[in-house]
Amino acid sequence: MVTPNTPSSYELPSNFLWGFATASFQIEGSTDAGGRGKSIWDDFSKIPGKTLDGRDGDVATDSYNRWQEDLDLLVSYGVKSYRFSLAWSRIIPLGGRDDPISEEGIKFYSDFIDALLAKGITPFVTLYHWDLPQTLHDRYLGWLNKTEIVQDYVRYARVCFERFGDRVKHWLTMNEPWCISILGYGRGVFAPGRSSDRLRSPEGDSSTEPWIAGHSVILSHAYAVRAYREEFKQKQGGEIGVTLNGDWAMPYDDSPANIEAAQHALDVAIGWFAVSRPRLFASLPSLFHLHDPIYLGSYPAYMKEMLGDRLPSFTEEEWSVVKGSSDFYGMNTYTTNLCKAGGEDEFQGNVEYTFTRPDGTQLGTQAHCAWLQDYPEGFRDLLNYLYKRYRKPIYVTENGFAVKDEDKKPVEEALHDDDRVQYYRGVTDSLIKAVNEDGVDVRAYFAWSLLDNFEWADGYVTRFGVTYVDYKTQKRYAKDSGNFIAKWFQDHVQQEEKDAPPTPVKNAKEVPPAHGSKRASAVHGKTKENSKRSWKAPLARITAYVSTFLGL
Ligand code: PNW
Repeated sequence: MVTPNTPSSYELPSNFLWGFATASFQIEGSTDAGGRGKSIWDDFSKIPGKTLDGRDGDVATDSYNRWQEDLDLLVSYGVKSYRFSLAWSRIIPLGGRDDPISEEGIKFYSDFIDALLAKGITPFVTLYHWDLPQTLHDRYLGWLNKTEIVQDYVRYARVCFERFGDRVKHWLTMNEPWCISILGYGRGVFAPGRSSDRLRSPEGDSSTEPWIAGHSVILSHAYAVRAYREEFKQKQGGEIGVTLNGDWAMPYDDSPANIEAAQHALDVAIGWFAVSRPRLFASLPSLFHLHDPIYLGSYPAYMKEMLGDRLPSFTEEEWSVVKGSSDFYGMNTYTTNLCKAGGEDEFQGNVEYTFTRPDGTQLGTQAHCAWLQDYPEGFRDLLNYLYKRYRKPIYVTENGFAVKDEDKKPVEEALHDDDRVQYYRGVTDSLIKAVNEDGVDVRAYFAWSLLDNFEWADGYVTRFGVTYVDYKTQKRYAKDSGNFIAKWFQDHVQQEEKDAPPTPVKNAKEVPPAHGSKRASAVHGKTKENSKRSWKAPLARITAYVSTFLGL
């Protein structure tokens, strides 16, 4: 176990947003209250075998009724911001562009937003966190029908901007397009559960549908952003972007094949949507024909190579809407994978993942879910990689840990969640070093999650909360990790009164630090100590420009 040695002079700027995140279906319950229409998770979670404990989302943490209590909890932690999602089918019960709006649904979120603001908490709102209106799936197979879903999604987004945009200034269009596409239409473990595996699903084609769904998600995001920018942004002054899941990919060893495999893993997890900048020698023509989707480029060359015709293509008009359609990089990350070339899992870029190093040791502490180990160094490497590659301010919109067997512990024991505290200790140290030493422009951090909640296919077995929920009584109890995070950010975010310079909104194009090079001057809030280290900056800057130009 490593104890981080964060230098005491390191700080985050006074306008750094921090808090906790949740999602509508995971916490609200009350699935038929206030005229809410069904979502694809309502019935899916009731099918035997779809959740580990056979439990559904009908009650969850009962936050539809207990939102006041959740708000008090946020206040007790002293958060600056709260990330939550809106349930599309509460706002438009049938989901479609010609379907009626539910004023009751609008009122529910409107009141909650007002209550947050009254307590000085900034709402950070996700429009879509996986709870597609069931009707849209029944009508035309949801994300598989690009023409229909783009129009329906944009109308839904527009309603949200109209009704909440006077108060909400931070919008996320989509949570984790990779999970929507791969887990919903490829592996079939998340709603709507489609897959080629006929033991799992009577319908679906895992070789084509995930890539089609992903394509519709990108376009829906992009057209909603266009609507926001053209019709609302000037008046409302907010910002909007997408949030992608992506874990750091580390080569298993120094072999060229495994180094390449790690890049392939990133290309499919992140580059598919981001979409990554083509590498100079891999695709020279792209230098002269710069059509860059959400952040920079076309679909990664590797995805085209892997999927051929199965990867849908955008029209020129679509490219122009997709390109540059995110104001920031929304980063959801949990772990680091050691990557080995090989295997036939396209969803991981034909790369094998392991947590076991060549010498047989484990990368970090094992979480309750098989896919998660604690490796904070990877968090810092990922921040550097993303900032260098996409040159956008980064908002960490999810990051968290599920303690092994926490569900089997009595509450008094579960509250002392040492492994989770250790996880956040490591990650916060990596975060502040990435900002103060590497010059990465990070502007927000949300821990997942405010509460233990409905963990999708894991039901209620896997607990990610910094607050324990006793599902029998619905009582909430702060865990040590919740208190740790609250204190850490209070200690490390500059006080507003101090000298509060206005946010130094950095021109993202200015300094893309080289991957692995540690740039010394802080982006925000330079301290004496870190300005002393700034002699390193020019060199790092030159290296960064050269490596960025070469696409390294
Ligand atoms: C994210 N994986 O999902 C979601 O945004 C949350 O709703 C969820 O509760 C949280 O992470 C914890 O799982 C993921 O298999 C689900 O790698 C699965 C994976 C990653 C993220």
